[in-house]
Amino acid sequence: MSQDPIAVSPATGNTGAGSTGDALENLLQENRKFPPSAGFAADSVVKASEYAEAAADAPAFWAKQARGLLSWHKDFTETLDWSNPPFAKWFGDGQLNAAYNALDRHVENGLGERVAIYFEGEPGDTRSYTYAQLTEEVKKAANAFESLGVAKGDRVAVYLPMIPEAVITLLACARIGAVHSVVFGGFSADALRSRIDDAEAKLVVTADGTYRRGKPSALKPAVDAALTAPGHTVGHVVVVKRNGENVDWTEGRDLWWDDAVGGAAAEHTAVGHDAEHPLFILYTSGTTGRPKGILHTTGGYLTQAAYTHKAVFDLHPETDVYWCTADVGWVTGHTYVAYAPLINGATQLIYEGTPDSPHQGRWWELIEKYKVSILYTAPTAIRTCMKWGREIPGRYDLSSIRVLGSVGEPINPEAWMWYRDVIGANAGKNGEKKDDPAPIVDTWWQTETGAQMIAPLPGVTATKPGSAQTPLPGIAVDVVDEMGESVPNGSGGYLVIREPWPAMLRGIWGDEQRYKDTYWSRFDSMYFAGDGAKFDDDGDVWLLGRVDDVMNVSGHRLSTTEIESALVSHPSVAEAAVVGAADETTGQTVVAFVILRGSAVDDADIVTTLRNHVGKEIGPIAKPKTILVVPELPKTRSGKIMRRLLKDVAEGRDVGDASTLADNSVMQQIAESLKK
Ligand code: 6R9
Repeated sequence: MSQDPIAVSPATGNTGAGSTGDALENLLQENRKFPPSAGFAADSVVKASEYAEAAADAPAFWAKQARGLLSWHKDFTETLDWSNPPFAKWFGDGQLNAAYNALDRHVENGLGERVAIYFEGEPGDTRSYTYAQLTEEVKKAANAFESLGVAKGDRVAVYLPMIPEAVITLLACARIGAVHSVVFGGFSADALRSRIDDAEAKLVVTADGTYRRGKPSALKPAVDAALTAPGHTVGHVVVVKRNGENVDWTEGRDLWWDDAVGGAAAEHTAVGHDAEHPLFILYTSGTTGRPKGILHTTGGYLTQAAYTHKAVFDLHPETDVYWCTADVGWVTGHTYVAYAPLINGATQLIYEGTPDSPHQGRWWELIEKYKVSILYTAPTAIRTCMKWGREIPGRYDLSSIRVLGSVGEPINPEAWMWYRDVIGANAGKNGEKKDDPAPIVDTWWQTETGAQMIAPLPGVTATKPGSAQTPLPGIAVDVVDEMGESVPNGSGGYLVIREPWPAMLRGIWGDEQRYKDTYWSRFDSMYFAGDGAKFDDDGDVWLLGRVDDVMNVSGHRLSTTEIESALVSHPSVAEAAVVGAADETTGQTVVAFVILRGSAVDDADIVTTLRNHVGKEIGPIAKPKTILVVPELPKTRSGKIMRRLLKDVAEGRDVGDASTLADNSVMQQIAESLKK
């Protein structure tokens, strides 16, 4: 995410509400709406009245959630201190312990035997942890970390695959007040080192490795490489034995998890930490500049995490089985795997591997096996499954599914409808269909927002394909023009948040000024999210992609997302990515990269057909000047298309730093295909 507020303003100087809206007004009109069934609405845990209640007094609403959803060691007397913006304090004089809230209190309340985590490894090995067992593991890990000299406020770097020890490590840190900094297991040794240095981490928790597509994949060597050069702050490395591969060992520094944690005492008392005590740092990689260490604290973050998880997924913790496919290396894996589900006493599935290992039906097989009722995943995964074909999920019984979530990027209406019809309406492996398919909740939020901000409530909102729809109760979202004035419905603009919210970032680690500059200086007294958005005539929010992804062609603003959506709505297109390439005459031109479905590959007229299709769907101005047919698209490991690299191709430059790509060979494949 590029965050330079100056660089993202439209190139032509053609500003103001009217002009920003012109092009966007013509974009996709979505009129389908799917109201909740009477039965779903009646059983819904959250009712429509919460919007009005929160609108009347948002801090009071959040104070009620904080007390209702969390247990406090010391109750708070002040809800929000916003006397020194943009530095918020929520529930400032309260004290609580995140791990106690996620674990001990459930055991004390008689839920110790409820399954907290079902784990399925990529090779098919399984484990499960009840709340009582998970509590014991976390207590042991807390004792082990303390005995290695980790104290309250110290930072712990976590470089782990998607295994239960990742959740145990995060909660053990939270329990003792240590601040975790997870570095995604796919990042390089250099990236790991720069994050260790920035946070001055004392301990690293890692694994020998993991499995990827049936093969062992190493992690420990990257930690060793990261710590080769002197001058770091790390005293110990705790290593989970996961894939049994040989690893190098530094005596005195390295310890096996089984020795350190396995040998630790199972008694550990959770003390209360201040509500504003730092809980974690999570680095977000920018398209430019150093990664930013986004800082989150305890009380407000947990309040909004728990509330949104309950409300947006309509969580019934006694009966639901919840599965969020995100890796713990991303914010979704923090808020909606490590914290919210456990705070809410839910049963969740954690899966280590990829969706196509050992076969393309693995996810659906897992849903059938564990009777998953709430699935939370990303549009890129949905589109990949679309590419593989609907007959694959059709072979499994997905009738347990009750709610479907989406996060990470705009979900185009085509993928939304597929998700609904193929996954949400599946009532058995013989093609049976539900009369009342599972509602889809498209959830907009960011690492910085900490928790969901815009999403339908499945028992309340009539859902609409492609729109994240409604700011959640207690969240003040607006769309503004260049001058920070609200734009009318139908006009595109910048997404802002007008009031502080409990899970908001508290800063960038070690860089107050950058926090102010990045998020609070573009508009006066508003948080600048960096996304383009519009309200439609119903007042529903449509996300239009990062504002750095908004193109400007001959003074018309065009959204990459909406052109991609138009392309993908053509039956010949499996996936599409659109970039604006610099053009002397028009400012930018639209360049599209498309992956075709099998049958279309030999169609000589496909480029003309697709240009005309976009012209028809959106308007002639949006027709891509160039359409390049490619075999793959470059994506980060969290599934975001790296448009920066495609822009390099489109503008005829050497491709820049591609080190965060999930698959390094993709740019090579694209180059080869363009030579043909
Ligand atoms: C949670 C997460 C944040 C950026 C955000 C936006 C995009 C996330 C979205 C969405 C449209 C959604 N984004 N959810 N765009 N609709 N439902 O993904 O955090 O990795 O920090 O990314 O992702 O552009 O600004 P993060």
